[in-house]
Amino acid sequence: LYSYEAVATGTGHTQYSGQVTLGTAPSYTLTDTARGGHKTYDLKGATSGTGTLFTNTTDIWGNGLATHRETAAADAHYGAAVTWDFYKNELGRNGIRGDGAAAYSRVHYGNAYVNAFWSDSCFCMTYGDGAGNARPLTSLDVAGHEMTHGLTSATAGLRYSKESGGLNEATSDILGTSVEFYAANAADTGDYLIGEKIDIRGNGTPLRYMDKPSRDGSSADYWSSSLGRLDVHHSSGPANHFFFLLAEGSGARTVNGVSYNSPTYDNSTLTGIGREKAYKIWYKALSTYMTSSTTYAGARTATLSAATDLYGAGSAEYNAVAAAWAAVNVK
Ligand code: ASN
Ligand code: ZN
Ligand code: CA
Repeated sequence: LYSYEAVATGTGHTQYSGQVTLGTAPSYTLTDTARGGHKTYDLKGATSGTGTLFTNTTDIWGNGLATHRETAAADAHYGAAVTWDFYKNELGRNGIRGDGAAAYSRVHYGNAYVNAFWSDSCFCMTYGDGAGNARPLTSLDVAGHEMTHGLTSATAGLRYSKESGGLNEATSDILGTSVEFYAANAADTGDYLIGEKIDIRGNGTPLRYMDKPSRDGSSADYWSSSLGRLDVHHSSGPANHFFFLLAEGSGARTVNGVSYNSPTYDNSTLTGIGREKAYKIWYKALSTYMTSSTTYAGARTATLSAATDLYGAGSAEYNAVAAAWAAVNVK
């Protein structure tokens, strides 16, 4: 009774996720005591250093507009919190390394910087403000994507080139998307699109698509022997496509108001096993069976082993994993 951690929550007015609750102890900083003490800092245009911890005289953060510098911070802080909760409640993992320690977030990196990234050296994620400093790359799926680079690094350590690099990127898209669905946020309902909120292309289209990755004009839908020559953000395609097929099945469907039409290499018709089973299989494979050099063929055996562990050899889930890999030409 005499010793406890103060947990305080404030209200964030985000750009992409509406009004949210934020961890803001002590009165008032962006410090999430309930989630390892995750902190969010203001880089104020710098491209190095930790920046300045967001501190406030009231417990209201941002106003929903990019012109208020706390707004991007509220989005980033919220994204880290939801990703933390997803890891804990859905994957049974206590933080990125499983040790309860938080990373931290930095926003307002550089000037009109159109990217976001994870860094192992700072154990932190960093967000630019986007074109015209008006579209910070702080949406929920992007935060989940970047934080999951930390998770991949702490587990399989998938090397960031060739096929393992594509699997590394796909892991971030798969779990980032799963975070977006998990949040059940009314302003950002789950979808199988990556970056649909940040308008990175300036024409309102998402950065990537999981139902049919080639919709972006660059990603592969299916495995081929030349896949490893693509940029890792495009060789991720077959694994993202695998995840969509495993979770949702093939063909046309609408999820949360978004329409998809997912083809199969072998013209098979697949029925999905649902997102929850699909991401649990992927995470088990990532954390138990994949290594730094895992290829697509290795990802297939890793996910089959994970499905056996979770649902049994010869289970419907095991068979669905095999069928979904065949549908992206991995056998
Ligand atoms: N936003 C990019 C990503 O997370 C940054 C990079 O290319 N590493 O993949
Ligand atoms: Zn990435
Ligand atoms: Ca999305």
